[in-house]
Amino acid sequence: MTLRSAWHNACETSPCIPFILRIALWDGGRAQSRHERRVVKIEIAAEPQSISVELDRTALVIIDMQRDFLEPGGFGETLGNDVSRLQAAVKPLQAVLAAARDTGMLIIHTREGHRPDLSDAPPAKVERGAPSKRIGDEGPMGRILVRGEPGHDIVPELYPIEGEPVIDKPGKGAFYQTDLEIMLRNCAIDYLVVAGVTTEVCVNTTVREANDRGYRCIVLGDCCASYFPEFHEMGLKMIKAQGGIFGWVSDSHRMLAALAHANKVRTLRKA
Ligand code: TIU
Repeated sequence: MTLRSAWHNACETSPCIPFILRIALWDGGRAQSRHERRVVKIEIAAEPQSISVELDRTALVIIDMQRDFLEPGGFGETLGNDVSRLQAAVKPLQAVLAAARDTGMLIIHTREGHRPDLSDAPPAKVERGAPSKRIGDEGPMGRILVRGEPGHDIVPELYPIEGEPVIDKPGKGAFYQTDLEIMLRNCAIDYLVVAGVTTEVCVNTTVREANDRGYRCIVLGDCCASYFPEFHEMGLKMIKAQGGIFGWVSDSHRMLAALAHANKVRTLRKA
């Protein structure tokens, strides 16, 4: 059992552990593990230049791979979009997710959506534009962009497994009105590998929020997608321009190569 999964188990089986004690326990775990293990560093080839990350300080953050955005009849389609465009990200991301799970790194999923009473949905968002259905209206996958409805859930190909936190967010950014930041701090995460949809909306917003909070973000271009190919391209360019003004851009192939190296190091050390 990895340290991280032991931590998840402790929190899940003992929900009454006071929060401060949890931090203390977790810090103790880190201190001990730091002594016992040797740090695994991986080099991820990226633009504007490659980046070296410490695996235990890195989280894979998968943004909003929900049926509401990827499948017909959901929120994305009500806005007039061709949702089939987002399928391009699924296979590359599936491969990265599987490899990341093998390393034991922290994996976090996010979902955009609202409470059934829409009390957390700003009228400015609900009333925006002229969609075929509005947030909260009944659609073929349940109420549009509402938590607990089939359309709000993550696509089966990328479904979270036990121990992978799911962050429900009311906005486009994954930090706004969520507990993502405290979760990352408690796990001593410094690096975020970011993927998901859509490139220029929720992925970009989250990367900008993360960058301002001091995280180093590596965005996997082919594991992101947009309804607008030109926005996808520009969304990635904006991140890596000016020496990496918001972060780094890589892709599934380069990430998989880095993760394969990490797994080889771990296997050699166990032998
Ligand atoms: N419309 C659009 O491109 N995206 C969103 O509304 N949400 C996310 O990107 N998740």
